[in-house]
Amino acid sequence: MAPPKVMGPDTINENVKRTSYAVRGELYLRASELQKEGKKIIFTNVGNPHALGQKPLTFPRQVMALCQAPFLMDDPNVSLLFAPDAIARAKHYLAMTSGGVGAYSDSRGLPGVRQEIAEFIQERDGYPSNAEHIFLTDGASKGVMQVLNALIRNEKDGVLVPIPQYPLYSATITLLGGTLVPYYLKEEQNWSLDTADLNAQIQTARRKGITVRGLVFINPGNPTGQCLTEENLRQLIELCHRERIVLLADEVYQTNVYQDERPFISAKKVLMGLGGSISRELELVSFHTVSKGFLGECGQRGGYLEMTNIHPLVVEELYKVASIALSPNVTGQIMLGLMVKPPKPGDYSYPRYTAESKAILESLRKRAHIMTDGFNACKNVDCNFTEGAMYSFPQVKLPPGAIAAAKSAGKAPDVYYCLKLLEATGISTVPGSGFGQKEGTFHIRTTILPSEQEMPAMMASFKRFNDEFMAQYSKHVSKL
Ligand code: DCS
Repeated sequence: MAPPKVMGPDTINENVKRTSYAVRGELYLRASELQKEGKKIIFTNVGNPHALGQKPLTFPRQVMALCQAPFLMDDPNVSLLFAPDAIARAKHYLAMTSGGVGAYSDSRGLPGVRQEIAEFIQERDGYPSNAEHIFLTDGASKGVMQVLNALIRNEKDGVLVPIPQYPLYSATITLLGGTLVPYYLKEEQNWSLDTADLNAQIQTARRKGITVRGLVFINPGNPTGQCLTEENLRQLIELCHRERIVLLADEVYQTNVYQDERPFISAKKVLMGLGGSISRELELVSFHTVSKGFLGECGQRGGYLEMTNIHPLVVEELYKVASIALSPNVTGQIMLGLMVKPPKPGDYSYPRYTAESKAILESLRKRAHIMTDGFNACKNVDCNFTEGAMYSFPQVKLPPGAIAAAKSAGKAPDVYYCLKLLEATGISTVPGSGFGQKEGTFHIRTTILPSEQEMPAMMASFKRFNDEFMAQYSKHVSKL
């Protein structure tokens, strides 16, 4: 008999086993199986715009193509295929590298791109930004992991995470052996911040011997889609300063805003606007990415983090740890440069870039409405408007009959509902339990990314399924 594996299911790191990540969990696996069997699946489980048909923008991809294949610049036909400003920009980025995109960069990223990001932040916020405090990462995910890795020392260290949350946070905190301290968003007020609950959760955690060291917020929210007010941000900043907590600002959806009352405002800007000692003391790390916005370049894996008021020796330690992985991927870094420094008025590619990006954002705004309205037209479904980001997170009021049926199938009620939805319609969603939800409530998360043309039919098919499901299991459950 073969000896047991050294790395067997019972002998790997317990934290690895404990970690779960619903976005690619049971529902996704079942959807992939059904797809293999030939069923048409609409993958709304992950915010991956290009996978649902979004086309890449022309200018950034022209630059990327030339960076990957610089010999094309010697071809006599180059100017027939590539815009002159794309050729110039490719040369600009290649000159920043030490041997093109095939060479490692500094572990913090290319200094030239870090400088372009600092200029972007300065322009966006109206306050200085220091390129030395900006690290480039393989998507925002890796940046979040690097910071949590430095923050969490043991299971007594707690990180406040909004519930519902994006499971990068719960998964990473588990993986690192820390403690997630939940704070609940108010669904009945469009998923707004509840500072009373936040304070109460800090006290509860402290009574249990937890040292609360970090607070994450996601603005605009995933999966909840809410846009925080400036007042909310000020409250978070003041609370973290008072309670000696590092603020982690997940701002990856800053360009995805579909209401006009509350345009995006960064935590850094609010902090700097407060002035005085707080603006020199609050420890803030902000995250951004090329995966979202109108670029949606998830596969390029480009992200950055900006540190404000982080101890210089800690910045050095983070640099050391980043060095273990040698270099963030260089094409992702160039995509970041392109995101923060788009063509300007007067540039050859400006009109096309503007038309392409505007079309995507306008369509996302329409889709946010079609989807929210579609959910609210369904029996026992209540959905807050997707003010920003890329998701809808409707509450589904499951009748007792459905809850009982789920139980006898050995499934959580929301998982049961999502599986039935998938089998009936091919719509692949994620159950609310993957993001966290108040005890006794059930939700599903979908992206708003299926194409505008496809969406009405998708929502009609959702409604058919849902209303039949509800009729099958119930008489009547009142609306929220
Ligand atoms: N932060 C939030 C709030 C996110 O939603 C995501 C990705 C990330 C960070 C990380 O993105 P990158 O690593 O690609 O920069 N969102 C996932 C989601 O919920 N669906 O798709 C991906």
